[in-house]
Amino acid sequence: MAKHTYKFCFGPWNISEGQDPYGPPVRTPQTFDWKLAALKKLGYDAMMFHDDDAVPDVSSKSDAQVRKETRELRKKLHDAGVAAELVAPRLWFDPRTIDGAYTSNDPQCRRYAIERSLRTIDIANQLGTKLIVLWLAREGSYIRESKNARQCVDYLVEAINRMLAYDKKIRISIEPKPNEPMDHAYIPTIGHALALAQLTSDPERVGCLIETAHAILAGLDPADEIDFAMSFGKLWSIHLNDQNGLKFDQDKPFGSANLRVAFNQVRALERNGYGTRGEYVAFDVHPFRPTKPEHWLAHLENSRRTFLKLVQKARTFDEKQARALIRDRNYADLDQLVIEHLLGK
Ligand code: GLO
Ligand code: MG
Repeated sequence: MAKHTYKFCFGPWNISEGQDPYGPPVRTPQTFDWKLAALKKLGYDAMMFHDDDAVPDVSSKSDAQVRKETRELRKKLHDAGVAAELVAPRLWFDPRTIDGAYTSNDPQCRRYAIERSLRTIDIANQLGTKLIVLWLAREGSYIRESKNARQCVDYLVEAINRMLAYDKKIRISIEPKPNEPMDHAYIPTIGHALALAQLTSDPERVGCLIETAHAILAGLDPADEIDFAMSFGKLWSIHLNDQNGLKFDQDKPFGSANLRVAFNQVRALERNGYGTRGEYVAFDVHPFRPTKPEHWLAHLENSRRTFLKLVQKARTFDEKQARALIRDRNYADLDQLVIEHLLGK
């Protein structure tokens, strides 16, 4: 197995204030500078951004203003020695995306979504990254009859093609999620994302981002999603976290709900050499709501720590013994080999 080192990343939204649909924030927001310093202190290498994390209120600002603020951010990152991993258009907050962004029934709203995405590309270029992420949050429906799903595939392809044509160097990673905020999303799994890529004008530049919780919500094993995406050479980023079954999207610390599922994700990353082409391991995790301000970074520190411990577990797993048990079709003892390896001495 490859013995490379990993580079780590999180987004400003991962130092969150604890609001949920049933209650307000419970921690006072920290400034961006505080978050950047925290990222450095924790030994992370890069930050991931929404367009409006980079330039707050981006939609209401002129191109010149957006350029100015992005330049300032670029300098901050440069001074801190922190890279920008990716930029993602936040297409789910604005009133114009109330009924979807690229798949809205309203042509003016669809136009807004595409224009905003092109601006995201400008921001990414200025921040020195070529990776654009599309979490297609509102591309789906609450009731089937409200949209024409066949037409929506065309809309998605059209939007992606516009981005690919706008900048010949960018790569787009689709981050699938089967539900939430929608009842059913149009691109629920990695299979859907990679199939959609084939319909675009430049399939080679359209890949994916796997999030553990999203795969689990789709009833899939995230490790198999990793192997599948990497068979196509298309896993360009990953959001590791955890999820306790088919509930709301929990974004728990990595390994929190199911250590064995986490182990298998790390094993899949290891065997595919994830990270050797510059990819980052990102944690899309949130603090538990009762978290006190003084413990605010623990979920990020712990996720990375668990990840690194599981890398050691993957590298010290008795592969020879496992192969012998597989040859003997003795899956009961293979199961126990994994359990005892994870339990340790
Ligand atoms: C929500 C998603 C979200 C995205 C982020 C980047 O469920 O995981 O956090 O990862 O907006 O596009
Ligand atoms: Mg995510």
